[in-house]
Amino acid sequence: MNGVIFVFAALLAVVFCDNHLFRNADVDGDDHLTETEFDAIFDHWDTTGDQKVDQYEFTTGWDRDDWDDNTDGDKDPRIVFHLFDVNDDGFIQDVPDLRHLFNTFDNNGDQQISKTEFRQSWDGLFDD
Ligand SMILES: [Ca+2]
Ligand SMILES: [Ca+2]
Ligand SMILES: [Ca+2]
Repeated sequence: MNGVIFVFAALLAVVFCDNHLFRNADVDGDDHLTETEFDAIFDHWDTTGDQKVDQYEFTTGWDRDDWDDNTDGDKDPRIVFHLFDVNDDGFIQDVPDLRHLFNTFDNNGDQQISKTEFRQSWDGLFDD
């Protein structure tokens, strides 16, 4: 039984280590996301270039970047959008939304999101 759990845990670790969202975002490949790297995830979803990501841009970006793969395919992007839109004004923007998210992910406050922090916070974010 323990063996089964171990294999399952190992499998999960592989899946999350291989989270392609993190890998794509970590431009310089040092296993840490800086604020710049973190912001860039959403920058290229902002197709209108107004420095804000609205719900349409979010769901479009979600599909384009295959975020279903990062969320086990069971998350509704419209719900995640509201989760990310911290001040609930209908847009995801640098301040306050992304700053708040970045700080949530950066558990130890060193201004970088490590792979481990990302994995833990990503899970926590979607805990119902
Ligand atoms: Ca990096
Ligand atoms: Ca907002
Ligand atoms: Ca950190």
